[in-house]
Amino acid sequence: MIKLITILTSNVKRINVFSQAKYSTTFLPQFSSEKYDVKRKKFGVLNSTDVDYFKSVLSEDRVLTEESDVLPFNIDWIKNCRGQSQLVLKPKTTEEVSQILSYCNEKHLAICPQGGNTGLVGGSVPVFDEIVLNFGLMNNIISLDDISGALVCEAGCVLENLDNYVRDHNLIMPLDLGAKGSCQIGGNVSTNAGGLRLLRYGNLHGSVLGLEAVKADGTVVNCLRTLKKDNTGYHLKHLFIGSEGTLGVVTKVAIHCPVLPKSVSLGYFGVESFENVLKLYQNAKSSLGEILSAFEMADNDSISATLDSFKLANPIAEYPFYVLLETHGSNEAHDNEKLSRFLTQGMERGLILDGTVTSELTKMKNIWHIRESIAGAGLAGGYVFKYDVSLPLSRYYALVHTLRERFSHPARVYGYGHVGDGNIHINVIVPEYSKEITAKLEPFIFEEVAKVGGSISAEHGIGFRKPQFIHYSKDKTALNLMKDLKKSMDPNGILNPYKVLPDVVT
Ligand code: FAD
Ligand code: 2HG
Ligand code: ZN
Repeated sequence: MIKLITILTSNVKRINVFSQAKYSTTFLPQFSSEKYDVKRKKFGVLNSTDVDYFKSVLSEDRVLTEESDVLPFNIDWIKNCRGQSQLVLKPKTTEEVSQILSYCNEKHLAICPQGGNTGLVGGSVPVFDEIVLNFGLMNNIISLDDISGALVCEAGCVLENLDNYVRDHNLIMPLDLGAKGSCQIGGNVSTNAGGLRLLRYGNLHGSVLGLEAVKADGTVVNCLRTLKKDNTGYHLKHLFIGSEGTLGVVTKVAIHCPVLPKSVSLGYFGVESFENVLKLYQNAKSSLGEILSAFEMADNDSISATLDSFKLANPIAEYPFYVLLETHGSNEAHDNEKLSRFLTQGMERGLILDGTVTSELTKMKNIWHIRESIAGAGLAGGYVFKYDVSLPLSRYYALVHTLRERFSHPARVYGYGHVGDGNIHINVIVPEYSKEITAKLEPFIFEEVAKVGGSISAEHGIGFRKPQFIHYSKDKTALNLMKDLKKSMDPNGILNPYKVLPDVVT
């Protein structure tokens, strides 16, 4: 019989992380252009004739020009970046998007495509006066094939709404992330978002069946197919997946939804060391095999900061490391048997010190809520530098130790992430932003990552904050090809300037 601590879910209050992080009038971040010393490129300057044109294409209420209306669209989720846009456009159709882009291309007016504005690298907000093209009103579901699992929808559909919709048809979305209540499928595709279950369902290059996108000159590119197999020439959809709005804007998405699992269980364990987290991961893979759907870890500092910030209760006692493990299966008895074997071994070997396992929906939601809230935990306590890196598993946690040695007080450093994907999130929290601290962190972190063959951005993208460091993970030849593609698809460079591509490739 496995001894497990019962979870005290009644004490775990659900607090929306988004309400904690919203912009408030008492605090406005510095303009990105000043903070990061960027020069405006030679784009056109918006005038009243342009605004009148946009009003003629969209209805007046979908053209925002009031400073207070535009402000939230200028500030990113972590309040790291702030643009100076004076105009937000909210199209409802692909045709409207096409007309807007064709006009902007002719007038050399720069555009910042924006979904739910939950991006973490400053890609979703303007740097200067780029026009914000927001997809929030393009939120129709077009079709769902219950048998093949192919969902077709507009880019502005919120991920959680899609998941709720497909669940009624016995399906789930192939991705899930803490920002699901706000992020949009178009934003997910444009960032190639990873999330909590990539380990099981793979990344969006595999799940996206097709898409519709609009090029900078207004041309609508129709790759909206729902076939699983289609080797007819170049796989153009992949150019838009993960290109962060720099090659075109995504207007519709066709995506494969896996079957809703019949049996779901969640384990939350206390672990002594990172070495034991890795051993447990290895055991989980071999004991649980195909039913393993997530393997996440968080260090003590991450969980403590989250519990403190959001007044949550830890369902288990305090430990140096925590593991959150989930299974998705089709046969409860079979899954439980596997899980029991895994737990017995884990406890006998001393890998699991304490824990709770549950299949109750509310309890599972509460545990996931703790994990999903970590991203917002540092925001109240100061300024957060976020790093999202891929590392060989043997080196996965070493960077946290290195950073803690380099930045003792006043910085707090914590590490957590998707162990199953070799992706760690390192948050460095300081009382306030300074160029000196930035210079101590960057490029140091990226150099450390490059030394062991990692990636400086595992899942959040390059956005505005990282183009100058992209060369740590991308070869010069690949960067030159990226530039050629950009030139060919957006010759005037109006789509999301200052993002992804470095100005100079040497
Ligand atoms: P935005 O933030 O609005 O935009 C992101 C980028 O995509 C920008 O460059 C923007 O220009 C571009 N873009 C948006 N929509 C379009 C479009 N229709 N066409 C072209 N370009 C477009 N990310 C992960 O990968 N895994 C996680 O686990 C994860 N967890 C998160 C948890 C929290 C609490 C938060 C706040 C963020 C998290 N993120 C995560 C980051 C973020 O949620 C994802 O990057 C998400 O995919 C962004 O979607 P969005 O709609 O908010 O896009
Ligand atoms: C997560 O996995 C997200 O929670 C956010 O990717 C990571 O904010 C972060 O550092
Ligand atoms: Zn993540």
